[in-house]
Amino acid sequence: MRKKLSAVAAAFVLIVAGVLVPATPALADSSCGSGFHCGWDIGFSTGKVAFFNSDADFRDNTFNTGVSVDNNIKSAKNRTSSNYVSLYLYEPNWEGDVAFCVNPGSQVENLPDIGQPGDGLGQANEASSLLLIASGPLPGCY
Ligand SMILES: [Ca+2]
Ligand SMILES: [Ca+2]
Repeated sequence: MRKKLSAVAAAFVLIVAGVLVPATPALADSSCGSGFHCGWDIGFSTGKVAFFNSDADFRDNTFNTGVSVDNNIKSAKNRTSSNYVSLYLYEPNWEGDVAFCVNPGSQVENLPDIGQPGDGLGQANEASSLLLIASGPLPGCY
């Protein structure tokens, strides 16, 4: 009986290792190149998207994991080389309020998440467009 349980446990470990290990590390990329404004699916070790300019609509953008960016950014880094603030808006085409913003050289991981993605509540999983504003830093931004 004891031997049988051990075999089951060993098989379970092999299954978990086989499923989880290969996919994640290859795609995880916490870096954000100079001049870029980067967003992540969850923490800095998850799927990443990098913008060099403003982007009016995240609905046609995906993280490097293939997952949609719209209403899905939970962490961000600002690596501007010309003092631009990253403004993340609730709606496409830079409409609606600012969900959150990141000052030059700053970053934020695991933004406050309230309710559901795209419901206009909280900061995580809400951004639908990115507007770059010159003359940072701005008060109230990360
Ligand atoms: Ca876009
Ligand atoms: Ca929400």
